[in-house]
Formats: sequence, C-alpha cells, structure tokens
Amino acid sequence: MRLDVVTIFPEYLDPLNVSLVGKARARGQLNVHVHDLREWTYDRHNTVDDTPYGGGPGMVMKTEPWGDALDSALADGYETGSHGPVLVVPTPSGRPFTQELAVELSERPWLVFAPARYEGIDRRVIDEYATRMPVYEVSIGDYVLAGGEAAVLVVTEAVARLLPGVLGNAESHRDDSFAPGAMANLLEGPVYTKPPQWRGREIPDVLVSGHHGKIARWRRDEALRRTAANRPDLIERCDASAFDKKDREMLSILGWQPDPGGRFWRRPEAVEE
Ligand code: J9N
Repeated sequence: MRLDVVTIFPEYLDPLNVSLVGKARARGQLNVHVHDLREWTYDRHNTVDDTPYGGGPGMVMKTEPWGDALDSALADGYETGSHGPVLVVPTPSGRPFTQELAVELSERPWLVFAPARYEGIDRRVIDEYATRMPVYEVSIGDYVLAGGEAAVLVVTEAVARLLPGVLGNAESHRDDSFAPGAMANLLEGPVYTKPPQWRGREIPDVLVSGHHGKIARWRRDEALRRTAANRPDLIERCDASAFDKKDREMLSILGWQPDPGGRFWRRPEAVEE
C-alpha cells in the first residue's frame, strides 16, 4: 500500500517511523511519502491560508498550494506504478471513522491524506478531486483537534494493522471489539498476567481453574458488564439473536430487559455510576 500525506507539519508524521507502522514500512509493506504543503507556495511568506469569503472567524486553507501539492503527489504515485488512489480528509464534519471503514481503506492500494489546519480547506479543492477519485471526509471522534495530522496517524495505524502480514498471528484481529460481523460487538473485558499476586491483589479464581467453558462464560459476562457501563448504545443496537440465555441472565442482573421486538433497554434508574 502507498500512503501520501500533504501537510504544513511534516515532522508531525515522524511517528510513522515507529512501532507497527514503522516496521511495516521497513519491511516494504507500506510505502509512505510525506510532502510539505509550503513547497507549493509562491510568495515570500509561504502563505497557505486566507480569510474566509462571507466573513467569520479563522482562516481557510488556499486552493492553489493544495491543488499543486496533490497533483504532484498523484503524478509521482502514478509514475512509479501506483493506481486507484483515494483521498482521505480528516474533519470533525466527516463521517465517523469506524473499524468497518478501516477495513474498507485497508483494501485500497493507495491512500492520499489531506490534513488541514485552521478552519479547513477551500471546498473547491475537495470538489475538484472528488471528480477524479473517491474522497472520504472522516471524523475520528466528536472533539475538535487543532489540525488533521493526529487523525492521519490514527487512521494509518488502524488501517496498517489490517494489511496482510503486518500483525503477527499471535495478535490476530478476528477478536477485535469492533470487528465487523462479530456476534454482539461487545467491548473486551479485563485481562491479567503474571505474577498471580501483586500488592495484595489476586487473579479471579476462574482464570486458573482450567475450566475452559467457565472461563469463556466469565469473559463474556465481564464483556457485557463493561459494555453496559461504557457503551450502552452497543447493547441497544443488538437484535435479540445476539444474546444467548446466559447473556440474558447477565443483562437482567445489570438492569436490562427485552422489549416486545427483542431489543434490550435499561431502566434509567438501573444505570451504575
Ligand atoms: N475528528 C476530528 C477531526 C478534527 C480536525 S480539526 C482540523 C482538521 C481535522 N477534529 N476532530
């Protein structure tokens, strides 16, 4: 997979040399090109932004540097044999970046990222490239960053670990909490390792019982407990068939009950603090 990032802060992308993404690069599984947007400015001050038409606060990133930088990155990619680019633009106004979208992007041969600073990029840039390639405007969450660079790191890490041969078999991802198509998409429960006692704290007995059925059930109950506490929306969105008899018992203990359609809801007074 080829990745291009056009940014006014190339150093912000230095973490792409570290850890899983850095190793994938070193092995030749990821071909990363970071471009300085300011190389595509023509005035003494290397201006990349200007005041918004219509007035209002902040600055808008200008068309010409983005157009020339993206054209150059695309030309280089095509010349060196890449094809099928998609443009990824982080913005709080985008569609939610989910595990499903990470899987979709991991199946593309070439991602071009356009992280913006200020109040965003002149809309004509997005509209122009949307005539040439799929454009994904994505939000990594409901909070506002100062710029899209951190979101590029997030999307890249989520995508890179899905590439064939990037994660070792030991850390395979079929158990990911948000793996699309997982049975109920519950959050993971707690995990433990050696030593068996630490500062007077022990391991739950069931985990050393050797009873695989009981261990699986305990893990499932803990996953239900954590999901109910932290992400009740994930339980509400499940249909009846996602839960077995023991799941229903646990959900009932946690204050949840099925409605006539089989979906679960929780009495407001049963919410654990
Ligand atoms: N999810 C998300 C993206 C962003 C920004 S701010 C500037 C570019 C992207 N904030 N939050």
